[in-house]
Amino acid sequence: MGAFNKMDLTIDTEFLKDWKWNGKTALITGIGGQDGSYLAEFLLSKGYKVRGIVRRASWPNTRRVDHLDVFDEKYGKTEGSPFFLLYGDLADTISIRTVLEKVRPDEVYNIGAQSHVGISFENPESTLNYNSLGPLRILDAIRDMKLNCKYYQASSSEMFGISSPPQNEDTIMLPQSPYGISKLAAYHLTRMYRKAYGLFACNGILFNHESPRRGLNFVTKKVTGAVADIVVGKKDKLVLGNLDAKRDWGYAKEYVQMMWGIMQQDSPDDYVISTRETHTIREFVEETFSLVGLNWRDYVVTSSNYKRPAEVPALLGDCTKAEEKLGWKPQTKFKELVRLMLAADLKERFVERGIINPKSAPANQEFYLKKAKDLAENLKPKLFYKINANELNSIFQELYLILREKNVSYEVTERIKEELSQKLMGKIVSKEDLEKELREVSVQYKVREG
Ligand code: NAP
Ligand code: F7E
Repeated sequence: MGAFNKMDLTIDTEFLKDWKWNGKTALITGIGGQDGSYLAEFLLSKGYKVRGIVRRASWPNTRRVDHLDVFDEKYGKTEGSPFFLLYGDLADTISIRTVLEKVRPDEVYNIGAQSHVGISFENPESTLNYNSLGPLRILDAIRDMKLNCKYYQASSSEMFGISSPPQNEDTIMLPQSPYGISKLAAYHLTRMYRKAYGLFACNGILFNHESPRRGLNFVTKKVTGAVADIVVGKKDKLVLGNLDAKRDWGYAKEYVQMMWGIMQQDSPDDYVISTRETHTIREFVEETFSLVGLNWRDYVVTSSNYKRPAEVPALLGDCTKAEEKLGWKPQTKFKELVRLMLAADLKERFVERGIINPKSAPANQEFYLKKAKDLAENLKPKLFYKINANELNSIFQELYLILREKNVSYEVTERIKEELSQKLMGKIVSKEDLEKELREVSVQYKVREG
């Protein structure tokens, strides 16, 4: 049976045991990515033969699908095999045409892309090459080779850019980045090949979707990963960019099912897939830290390094069309998504650090969140405070209690308060040092008084 995929808390490979060909073959570009790996699993579960395009890399880029190599022993990389990968590149027309000729797919899912919006400002030319010309290369090969196959284009809510929320299929598209623009070109090319050449070509306009398999430099995974690092003592700071942007975040494992659903309709069309909920990045951060009992303000700093030259301020998808025509109903919303991503990261860190044994690691989220809370409790004394008027007030509350226990008079208590104010105001001290200071001061005065 399939090996455990480290990035998910659990991975169900049971369906692979009963695989039986349904007569269809799907080709997935970007199969090594977050969506590609879930889509491959989903299509295999439906009995498809799945072929995936991966590009050559100097270090393995197939980690998310390595557990699907279980068929190799029985079938090898033969025509009969349920699953195998082929080398190709969206920037390489020859490779695209060669793979299409070899595979002769019934359905092509073009989900390969340079998918990072921030990085698209730094690498605009290759972003447009892969994300706009890549789809054009595939669409035109399908047309030219007269392949009888359907085409899915991974379009994006980034195409809406600064259009006011909620956004649906009729909303004006005003992209704000090379990425958004590259996706808008591909969206129109897909529609154009549908209209001009009669291809069964569809756009899934997906809003942000996340999972434990999300790339490390997207904001959700960066946050859940950092909280897991903080809990095990690997990190004590998280640097982020704009916390005010709003996103409509769903669960990738559910979204890929709609990619397939869009391709099973009688006629090709374009659909928005979203959750109908939007939250700021700050809310995501707050929710993640609070699950382990920590205050995010103690750890998060912002830096212009992670701010983009132009931002998409608010995305909120109106998915009425998909609800009505595809029966779309998102199951996993914001809070559940945060929990499942954090639990998976915690598990990975606990195994890595030998805190738990991978063989006996339980599969329920609660176990990891509870353990993390216990570990985080020990972090609290190490927190550092910049002493301000509010902080001083709560220190004095503690001080009153200590001094009252020691029967120190009111007058002396007030003098101590004054002295402490002068000493501490504006300083950065750890909680441990603060407690030590309070103890020392009260003992000194007790001695002086006594
Ligand atoms: P991802 O994790 O970044 O995966 C992208 C995949 O594309 C990777 O396997 C990558 O391979 C491959 N790729 C990149 N450039 C390529 C090239 N020149 N030739 C062949 N393959 C290439 O992205 P994702 O989150 O799964 O997203 C899947 C698709 O949906 C993307 O098109 C993305 O733009 C779009 N989308 C995503 C979201 C979202 O929230 N996730 C929302 C809307 C649309 P390497 O591993 O070798 O880099
Ligand atoms: O940023 C802000 C950032 O990179 C979300 C891709 O899948 O969804 C994704 O694009 C927000 C932005 O995703 C950091 O400025 C703050 O406002 O996680 P992200 P994205 O840009 O929304 C769309 C639909 C796609 O199609 C894309 O392929 O978070 N933000 N601080 C940050 N973002 C990152 N990455 N890192 C930060 O430190």
